[in-house]
Order: sequence, then C-alpha cells, then structure tokens
Amino acid sequence: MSEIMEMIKARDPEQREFHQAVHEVLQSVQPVLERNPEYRQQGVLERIVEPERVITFRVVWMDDEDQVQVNRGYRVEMNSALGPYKGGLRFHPSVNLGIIKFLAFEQGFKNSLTTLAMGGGKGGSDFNPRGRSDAEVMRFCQAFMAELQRHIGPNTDIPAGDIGVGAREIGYLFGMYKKLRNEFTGVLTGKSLAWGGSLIRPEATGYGAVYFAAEMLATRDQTMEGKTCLVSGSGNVAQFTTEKINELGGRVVTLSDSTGYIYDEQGVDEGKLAFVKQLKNIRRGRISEYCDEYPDAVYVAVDPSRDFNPLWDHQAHCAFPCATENELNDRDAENMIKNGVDLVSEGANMPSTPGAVDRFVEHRLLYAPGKAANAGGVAVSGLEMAQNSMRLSWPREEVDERLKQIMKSIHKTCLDAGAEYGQPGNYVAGANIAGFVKVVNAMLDQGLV
Ligand code: NDP
Ligand code: 2IT
Repeated sequence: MSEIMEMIKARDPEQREFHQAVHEVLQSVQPVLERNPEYRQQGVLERIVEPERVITFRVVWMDDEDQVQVNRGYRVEMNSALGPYKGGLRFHPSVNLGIIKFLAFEQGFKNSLTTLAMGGGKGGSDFNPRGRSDAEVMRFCQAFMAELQRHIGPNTDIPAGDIGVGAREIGYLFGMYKKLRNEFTGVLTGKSLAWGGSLIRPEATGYGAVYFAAEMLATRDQTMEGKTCLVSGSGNVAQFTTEKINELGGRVVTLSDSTGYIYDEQGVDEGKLAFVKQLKNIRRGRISEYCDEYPDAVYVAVDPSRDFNPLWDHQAHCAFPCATENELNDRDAENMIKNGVDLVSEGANMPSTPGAVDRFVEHRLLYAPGKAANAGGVAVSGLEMAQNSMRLSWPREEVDERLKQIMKSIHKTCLDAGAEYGQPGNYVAGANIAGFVKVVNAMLDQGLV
C-alpha cells in the first residue's frame, strides 16, 4: 500500500484530496488484498488509481461587460469496468484536477454499490457562478459543452449536477449538446421533468442519506422520530435532507453556506424550508438572510481559516454534513461526540477529514461515508437513464420505492462486507471493500485494457 501511495504522490504531488481518497480505500481493502493475491499479481491497484482518460480544456466566453473570460474545463473518465462513465459536474472556483480525480475515484466505488451498471467519472470547471447573471451562466455552459460534447454520449459518459450545477445549468448544457449533435438523448441526468428528467432525482441524494440513516438507526432499534439534527450546506443535498428528516419526525437546527451558518432552536420546518429553497435556488441569496425572515434564529459567520466550526458544536443526536469535502475535522468530531451525536450520514463527498473519521470509528458511532450514504443521487440518475432508454417515465412512488430499496441494499452490502472481513458495524470498511471488490472483479474479467 505504501508503494502505491508513494507512486501517486510522486506522480502528482499537489493532488492532496486525491491522495486522501485513495489512502482511505487502500487502508480498508488491505484484508481483501491479503485474501486475494491475484489482485496484486494483476496490478489492480496500479490500474485503479490511474484514470482511463483525463480531458482538460479551455472554456472561453464573454461576460456581461463584454470582457473575455477564460476558465478551465475537466472531465475525468476514471473507470468503465461496470458501465459507461457516470458522475456529476462541479462549477466552483476551488475546482482543480486533484479535486475532480478524488471525486471520480470515489464515484466509481459509489456507483458500484448502487447495484446499477455505471462506471465512475466526474468533471467540472473553476468557473464561479456566484454573482453571475443567467445570461452569463448560459454562455459559460454553452462554451463548456462546445468542447465536452465530443467526449460524452448516452452510452459513453453521462454527466449530471454537483456543486454549482443544478437544474438551470443542466438545461443550458443539454440545449447546447442537442444543438451541436442533433440528438435528443439521455446524455445528462438531472434534466427537468418535461424533457426527460426523472421524478425524485432532485430529492434523491438528500432523501437517500436520510433513508440510510434510518437503516443505521434500525440496527439499534431506533427511528428518526424526535431526533435533533445538524445539517451543513443549504444547497440541493442539504435541502432535501432537511425535507426528509422533517417527514420522518426529526428536527433540523442548522444550515450553512461557505460564509457561515444559522442555528434555529425551533427547527427548520416545512414553511421555513420553502423559504430556504426560494432564497437559494431562485433568488440565489445567502443563508444569513434566513435570520431577517426568522429573527428567533441566529446567524454565526465562520472564518474559513478556523480550526473548528461552531456549527458542529451544538447538542444533537444526528449530523448530516451536506456542503463539501473536509468541512468537518477531528476537533469538530470531538465536539460532536461530546454533544451527544451518535449518527453521522454524509450527504457530501468526503466531508470528514481522516482524523474525524478515526474519531467516529473509535467511538463506534453509526457513521456512513459519502460513497454509501449519498449514493441515492447517482442511483436515481441511473433510474433516469433507464427511463430514457425505455422512453417512458415512472410515477413518483415507484422511483421513491426503488430509491428506498437501493439504500437498504447498500446498507446491507456494507454491513455484510464489514462483517466478512472482521469489522462488524464499520460502514467505512464495508463500503470500501464491497465497492472495490465488484469493480476489481469486473476489471479482471475484462483483461488488460
Ligand atoms: P449545491 O451547489 O446545491 O450546494 C452546495 C452547498 O455547499 C452550498 O450551501 C455552498 O455554499 C456550500 N459550500 C460549497 N463549497 C463550500 C465550502 N468550500 N465551504 C463551505 N460550504 C461550501 O451543491 P450540492 O448540494 O449538490 O452538493 C453538496 C455536496 O453533496 C457536495 O459535496 C457534492 O459533491 C455532494 N453530492 C451531491 C450530489 C447531487 O446529486 N447534487 C450527489 C452526491 C453528493 P455557498 O453557496 O457559499 O457556496
Ligand atoms: O457525487 C455524486 O454522486 C453526484 N454529484 C451525482 C452524480 C450523478 O451522476 O447523478
């Protein structure tokens, strides 16, 4: 394992998030490698950490002041052993190749857990949508797709949303793909309902993270009823996590964005959540405005250079980090444990630092890593692809029921794999082992390609 880590660090020394993601998986799968020496003989580790294809490109567009803007575009096609490359697009100024590679690496194992036939991929750009007009976002999306279109297709690579890419961006991207290729196909997921989208796709990641939490609680004969929950983020995943927690009788007391968080002792109920959806999705405002509408809540600005985040320092039973990678460190984890949190279900990808993960595992929390807990989003993307292929759409109840069954199945798969390798109740080991074994066996079947 240490040789592989040294190799990837030597090759790409600056890709810290990618190193972090690989290290976690390699650590978990150590017992699998010991039991299956052919994996090492066949060089699976060397192969699995190297993307099948990396595409980077220039994106040139004109802003509203007639200034030329140049951004970088990426698509990492990581692994196609289980199906066409599948994974979201992220538009955020922090995007770089290391971040896209970490996300694509995680995506491959997550997609493997869903039971659907999807390989791993991820893409995006360092474009910052904040403060940009609709027209600017449209021109950027069109310029981005002008290049991306030659690399993707409904049986090749199917992008979707992630941070900064929601229904609006998917619409502009789809429109440009259709125009350039003269094809109306399911090449993107997360489309609007009227033109090929699936019911429940917008809700799926958040709902899935709460279904997974409910499954974990059931192993201790508990339910979400009456549980106080900390949620971070206020975007797509945070909103629908909050919605499902409310439906199951829990209470969400925090939401955040990259500048700070709100604490609402009374809970973010259905009406307040409708306000947040309007604020974030339509007006594109800041979470601090929540307190102008609901003065009983408090807003706390959070300095990004802080060594802990006060959001995680409140009394609660459950935590759902739904913002971004490494948003929760070892000190935050200690605060959470001290405050009574005994369940963590990750809506975001890799939101907990390695030190935080160690604390959760040591203290035997019900801790679900993102690749298991947030797999509902890509799972319903897979169901959107299935519906597109059949040219029909399933009713809401049917998609929701399939999502529930998939989350149940992922939960069981993680528990079974953990137990098989001597780590009962460890969802990190279980998710990494189960996700890895399926991908690797498919790679072995398909030879050296
Ligand atoms: P959105 O763009 O809808 O929302 C992102 C939220 O996270 C915003 O509240 C944003 O605040 C906050 N955020 C972004 N960057 C930072 C940062 N550096 N520090 C603190 N807060 C930050 O994205 P999603 O809800 O779709 O994605 C959230 C997470 O869930 C990501 O980790 C994503 O990879 C993951 N995910 C998403 C899926 C999906 O289907 N959409 C599926 C599976 C995982 P601000 O407005 O200030 O930027
Ligand atoms: O991280 C993720 O799983 C996503 N952003 C969703 C990917 C998808 O293809 O729906």
